[in-house]
Amino acid sequence: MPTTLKLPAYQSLEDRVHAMHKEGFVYFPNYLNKEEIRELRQSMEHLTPITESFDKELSVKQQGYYEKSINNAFNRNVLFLNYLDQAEIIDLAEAIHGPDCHSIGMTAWMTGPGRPDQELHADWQPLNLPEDIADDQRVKTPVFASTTHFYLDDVDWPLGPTMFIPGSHRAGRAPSGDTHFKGRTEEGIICRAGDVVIFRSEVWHRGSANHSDRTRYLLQVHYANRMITQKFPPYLNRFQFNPDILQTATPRQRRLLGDHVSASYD
Ligand SMILES: O=C(O)CCC(=O)C(=O)O
Ligand SMILES: [Fe+2]
Repeated sequence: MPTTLKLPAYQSLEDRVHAMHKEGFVYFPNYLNKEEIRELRQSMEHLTPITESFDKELSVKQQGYYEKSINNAFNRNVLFLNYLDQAEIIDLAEAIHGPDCHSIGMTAWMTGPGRPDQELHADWQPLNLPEDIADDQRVKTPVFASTTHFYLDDVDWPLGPTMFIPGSHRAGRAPSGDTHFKGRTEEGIICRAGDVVIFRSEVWHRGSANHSDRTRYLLQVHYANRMITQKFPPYLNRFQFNPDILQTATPRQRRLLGDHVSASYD
């Protein structure tokens, strides 16, 4: 059995920001209550794919396992919109990406039994550096992008935890086939439904195979520095904000969706 990742829960924003630089992730235990989990799961089940938004829904017949992934989930109903700025998580996002940060995407993702292992990867490696420089504690590269995982199941080994090498954002490169960093290999995020993990894009991680008979439900919220483009497909003027949802958005939610004050390049 692989190792279970230790998930420390830091209480202060300062400690959380520090962990983001040191470990590359922050854990929020027991973040959602049962009702919130139920609502999110049910809303995910009701989502229908919009092909031109790169959404997909594939059956067991089509790819060997069931999978549904829906982009721009905030644009589907207000429930998802409100996951742009959940308390404490948004404080951390703003602390690491800046007070003018925005969301670069939100994906509702269901993966059924038979989902295969992913390869260890960095979601994005914005800066390649020699390892001794990337790992020098005096060097603090900005957190350019991050992903928040809202786990909506009790995640055990059969369901397929996210595998993670803590601290691997300090390698200065994507893994490209490597499975170890500084003597450490991947460890599994075994957690409870309602737990949340936010991690920076350079951390080496992967989704693992679903050997259970259950479908895994995951909501991903992606954040980035304002200078990093948002990814709301379809592109070239075809993505439209849902006016009914936009009308309910708070000023902070509107900013997270891209309603910025003018700055460089604007
Ligand atoms: O499924 C997971 O737990 C992680 C997925 C992932 O890392 C990805 O799709 O980039
Ligand atoms: Fe990933």
